[in-house]
Amino acid sequence: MKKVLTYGTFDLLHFGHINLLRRAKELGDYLIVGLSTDEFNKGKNKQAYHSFENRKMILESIRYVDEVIPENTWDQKIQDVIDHNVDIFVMGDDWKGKFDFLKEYCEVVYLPRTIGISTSKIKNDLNVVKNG
Ligand code: C2G
Repeated sequence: MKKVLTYGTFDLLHFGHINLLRRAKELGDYLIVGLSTDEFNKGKNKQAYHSFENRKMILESIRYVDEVIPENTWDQKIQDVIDHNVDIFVMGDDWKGKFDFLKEYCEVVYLPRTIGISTSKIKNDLNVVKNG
């Protein structure tokens, strides 16, 4: 069984996230998502709209996702790859090169981001609507 691992906040879930999760799953048989905790998001200067528990529940309902684990720190990835016997690590290519240190432990794949959508775009667009 080929195991795939990816990480993210996945707030205000959108088709860019789904495109990533679908393609990640297509690379193997079992997809694990390391979901950024609310605490960890503070370190990313992100304030997710949905709590960790609600983002976790939403991700677990997606057909491509087999398991969700918490992402608490930047430096848990090597241990996660080892503990979960991960074969392929996947991220969107906005992270290209940032996780190449994992190549010692597994395959590293950066997938093209979906153009034209992001959680911050959704928030901005909704603000414009609200404020006119
Ligand atoms: N993504 C994408 N296309 C978009 C938006 C996001 O392919 N239009 C991808 C990102 O590249 C990432 C994943 O969807 O691989 C999740 O995106 P975020 O929730 O924004 O995750 P991020 O804040 O980049 O967290 O340790 C890694 C970090 O936790 C990654």
